[in-house]
Amino acid sequence: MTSQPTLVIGNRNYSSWSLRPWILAQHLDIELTTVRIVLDTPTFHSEALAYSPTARVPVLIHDNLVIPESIAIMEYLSELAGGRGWPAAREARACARAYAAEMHAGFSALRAAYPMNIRARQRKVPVTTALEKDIRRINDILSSAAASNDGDGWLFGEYSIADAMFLPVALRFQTYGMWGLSERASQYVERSASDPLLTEWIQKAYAEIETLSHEEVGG
Ligand SMILES: N[C@@H](CCC(=O)N[C@@H](CS)C(=O)NCC(=O)O)C(=O)O
Repeated sequence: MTSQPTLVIGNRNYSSWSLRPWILAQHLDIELTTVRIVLDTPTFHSEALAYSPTARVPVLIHDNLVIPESIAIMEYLSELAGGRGWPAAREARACARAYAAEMHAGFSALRAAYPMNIRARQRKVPVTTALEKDIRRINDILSSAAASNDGDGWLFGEYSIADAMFLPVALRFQTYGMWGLSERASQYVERSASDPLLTEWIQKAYAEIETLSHEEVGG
């Protein structure tokens, strides 16, 4: 590695896409400089555009490279760490990639109904059929992946990009209540949400002073 990569992030309390590459970097022992841009301000677009052509966060800057899109950033971090971040076995790696892709592209009902809101607790949101369907699928993934490994409690044994992808879901269960999960999936959610490497992010999320009203649901 030449210089230290810079990860440009949004509000830690709300930006699930920013959290994913950040937590992965912690697990891969990659030191990052972070730059935070406050979401939903009149200047967000121009501030983000100064770093990324997508004008979105997260974006990783490393020397002359500009990498937008959380999944591409995580792939890059994994390469910096010599391939850590994906399971070593080909079959497990294929499965982990499929889960990560599914989370990146799907679960729109969950995203819409349950925005990530780290500071909030005991929020009640009406359960729709679409939300129930998303939770059922999440339960299936977390139950079966967590059950199939005898490693240290992560989805595929060692921490992987799949775990980073599902972390914001674990945090949502703290905000909106834990339901629809098997014992195995609940244990995984608790482990993921209480990951010691997450402490710094959580503390900084609590210290943020901004509140985004459209992310504050179920109050
Ligand atoms: N597909 C992108 C999604 C990034 C994204 O939606 N970021 C939000 C913040 S969490 C954002 O930049 N929103 C501001 C905007 O779209 O103007 C990724 O995976 O990185």
